Amino acid sequence: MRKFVLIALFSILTGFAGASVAAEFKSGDIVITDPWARASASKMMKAGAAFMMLKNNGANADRVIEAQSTIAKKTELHTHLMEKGVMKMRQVQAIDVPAGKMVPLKPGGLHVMFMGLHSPLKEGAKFSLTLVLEKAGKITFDVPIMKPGAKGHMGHKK
Ligand SMILES: [Cu+2]
Repeated sequence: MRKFVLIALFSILTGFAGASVAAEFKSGDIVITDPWARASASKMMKAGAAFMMLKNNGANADRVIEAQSTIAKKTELHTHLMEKGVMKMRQVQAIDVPAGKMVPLKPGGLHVMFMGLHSPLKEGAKFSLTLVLEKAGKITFDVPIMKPGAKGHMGHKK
């Protein structure tokens, strides 16, 4: 019992301290943590990508079936695949989020892709993104834009 109280107190304290660090957004059993996008390296760049951690706290599998934004002509779900030794991007129809599992969207892997950006993604700015899940429904959240080359720099060249 005493231990339980201490843990509760600890999470209240760390919850306060961590509030500005980890951004969390949820709907139903699905939690999205720390979304971010990489700033466009130049004005000529018409594509961009967003990354985050998806977590399913439930007992049922769910999947992301759509991504929506107003910053580009098209917002798609993508993955990277090795094909004959070359990393290539492919659009996927859905991103599975199995029960009790975490699914990272990260450079070189699954990501939300923006094709035909209306304007370059500027470091320090943010934009609104909506993910649509089959069971959990829509989750809308802000995506902060980090500097070009933030958090690794794998394969977004075509
Ligand atoms: Cu892509």
